[in-house]
Amino acid sequence: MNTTIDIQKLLSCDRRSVARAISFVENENDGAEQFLSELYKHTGKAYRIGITGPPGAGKSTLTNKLAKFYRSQDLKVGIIAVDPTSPFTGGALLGDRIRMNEVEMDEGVFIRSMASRGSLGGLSKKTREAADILDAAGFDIILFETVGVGQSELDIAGAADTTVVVLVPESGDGIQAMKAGLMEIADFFVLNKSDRPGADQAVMSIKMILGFRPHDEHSWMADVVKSTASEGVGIEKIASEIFRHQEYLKKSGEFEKRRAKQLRSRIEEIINDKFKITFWNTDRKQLLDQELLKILSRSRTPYDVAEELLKK
Ligand SMILES: Nc1nc2c(ncn2[C@@H]2O[C@H](COP(=O)(O)OP(=O)(O)OP(=O)(O)O)[C@@H](O)[C@H]2O)c(=O)[nH]1
Ligand SMILES: [Mg+2]
Repeated sequence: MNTTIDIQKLLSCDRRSVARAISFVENENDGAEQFLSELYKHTGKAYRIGITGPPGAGKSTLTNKLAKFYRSQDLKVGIIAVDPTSPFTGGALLGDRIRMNEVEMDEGVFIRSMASRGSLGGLSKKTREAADILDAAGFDIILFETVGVGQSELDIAGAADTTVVVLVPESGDGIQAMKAGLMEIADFFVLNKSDRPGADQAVMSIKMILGFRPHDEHSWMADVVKSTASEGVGIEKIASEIFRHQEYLKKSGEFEKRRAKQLRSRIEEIINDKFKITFWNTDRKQLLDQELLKILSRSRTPYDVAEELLKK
């Protein structure tokens, strides 16, 4: 039932409709896909920026300040904060995490948290759908905040036009970031908390590692920008680096390519989800449970049970 969301109101950026629409698709209500299909032709205008990095790096603080900066340019900003904590245990990962209080009351800013656990479908699907709703509603900039500790930052890189990885001097020598796979997804780095000791060394070591990335004169060279987000220092530089990246994407033709690639994985994800749901019916689940002991006792193998399930 999609009777409660008025698309025309949503398109005119009515906040209640935006909030309702996001809940509607987040809860996977009947009609959510049809609703998103209707909305699709109104999307594609917003610029999508992913902000990721280790816990406590200052992502929310930075997102807050960036939103404020974009507001000063008269742009409307949607923020999707992907919360790594379970909706059941609740609470924050860290005691001192920041609320986005500077922009919370602003009519031109819409903030939505989404829980990464406890949801049925993939997180990337939901965040993309929420972003589509904000996009259709007329938000010019969409900021995704996600903690870079697992799959979620890869998902975000698959949903963003520009991915910013936030590190701090304590993140050490950049090797850690490389291990965590953050190097591959970063369009550029922010070294936040540069008011703390070790900032310049950290910048240098990230730059050194970046130098190892294969590149030629036409490719994008990721850089490192220093900031002290809590003081608002470096925010304009970050915004201009995002802009520079956006210009690069557009001029090089990478923008279309990137979005096409994202669409491809988006459609694959929709289909995989559907297959999963139809495949794992009660019969197959029962068969699997039934055969587990035999696999444990080595009288059957995982492969032949998988074959049987596929043929069933
Ligand atoms: N010294 C210093 N502290 C900062 C800076 N930026 C943010 N902080 C502080 O760092 C703490 C964590 O900031 P958040 O913005 O919540 O960090 P986060 O990355 O969003 O944290 P999670 O979402 O929990 O992963 C807060 O106490 C901030 O005030 C900075 O540039 N310098
Ligand atoms: Mg945060």
